[in-house]
Amino acid sequence: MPTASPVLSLSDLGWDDDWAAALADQPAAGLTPGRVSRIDRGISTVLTAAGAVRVAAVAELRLAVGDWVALAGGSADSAPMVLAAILPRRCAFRRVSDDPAAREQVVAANIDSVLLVDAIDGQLSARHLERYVALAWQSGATPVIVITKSDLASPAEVDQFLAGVTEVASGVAVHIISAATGEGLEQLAPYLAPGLTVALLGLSGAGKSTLVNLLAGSTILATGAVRGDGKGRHTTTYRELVPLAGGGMVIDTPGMRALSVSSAAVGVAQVFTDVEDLATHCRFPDCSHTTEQGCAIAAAVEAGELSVVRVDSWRQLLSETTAESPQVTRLRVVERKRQKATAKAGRSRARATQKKLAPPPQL
Ligand SMILES: Nc1nc2c(ncn2[C@@H]2O[C@H](COP(=O)(O)OP(=O)(O)OP(=O)(O)O)[C@@H](O)[C@H]2O)c(=O)[nH]1
Ligand SMILES: [Mg+2]
Ligand SMILES: [Zn+2]
Repeated sequence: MPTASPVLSLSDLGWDDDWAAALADQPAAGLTPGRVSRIDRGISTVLTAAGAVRVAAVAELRLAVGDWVALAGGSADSAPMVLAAILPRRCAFRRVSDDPAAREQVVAANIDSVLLVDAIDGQLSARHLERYVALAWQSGATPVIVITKSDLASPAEVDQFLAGVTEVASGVAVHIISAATGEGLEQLAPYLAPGLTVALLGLSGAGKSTLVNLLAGSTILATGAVRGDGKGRHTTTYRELVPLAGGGMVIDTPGMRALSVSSAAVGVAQVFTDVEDLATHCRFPDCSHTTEQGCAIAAAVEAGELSVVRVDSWRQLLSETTAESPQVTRLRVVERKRQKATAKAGRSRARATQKKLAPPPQL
């Protein structure tokens, strides 16, 4: 379904001084910046300050939705614009197929938050959610969990669901919403301030496209009822960046089931910071956390402070990541936290300036 692309300013699309500096670093002059909103076979839609343009694919430039690109041409001679470069990505949610021969895909680039969408009556297990959260941390964006369809559960069931999610994803904000009643939607406003981009990820049927339509205020994306067995119908088949009238942008994506964490050692460590912190207190630095004396993880399990299921899950996901010493991973996590704190402070300053200029987003 084609989406009407409104003409937006570059700052509405997230352009800032750092992007301008990245464009200025390009060897060619006179390039036009734009943001990739959709990629179809051979043709991409790029949002520029003058509106949406369609540009042909270039073999050596593997675009992702959300990328900032530099376009050449398209001047007075009305020649079509051509892709000249992808500006270096700040962050990217990547997906690696379980098939070792398959290439890594960038699902969404230059996102500020990853909204992991999980229906309260859906089929996303705690183990699966851990993988999503690990990949979200790995992306460099902030993971956020959005539990949809709260209208289908009683308050007690919602509380129980929430407790399960919180155990798996400590330190991740969780929001409970209903597209049917509008409950909780206002909680998403901070992620959608002008210039910010969120990616919606989750299983098919979780309600991602329904949420985009609700945030956009009109039916611009197709949605599909879940099947009798509770599974989604894979209604969305492509990724699309949708600018919202009230500010902010949403990238809708097709439901994803198989998720490999092989390239997400840092993200896995971040999901299990509680277990990783305990591991630093084991008596032996090379403790295998099985039978050793003085194992802090075994002691926490014994004391009922840590579930065996969580420890097993940590082992399993760690074993799937490509080898990297735990010390290196830990250092990277610390460095990532430091960088995020610096970036967040910068964004808050930018938002404070923008808020003075723009009306608040309306949901
Ligand atoms: N009761 C209820 N149903 C909802 C809610 N949100 C979405 N749905 C329904 O859930 C079904 C699936 O919604 P979609 O938005 O198509 O799901 P999706 O996550 O985009 O699915 P894919 O595109 O297949 O990945 C549709 O029938 C929606 O009407 C909600 O808050 N409450
Ligand atoms: Mg969809
Ligand atoms: Zn140990």
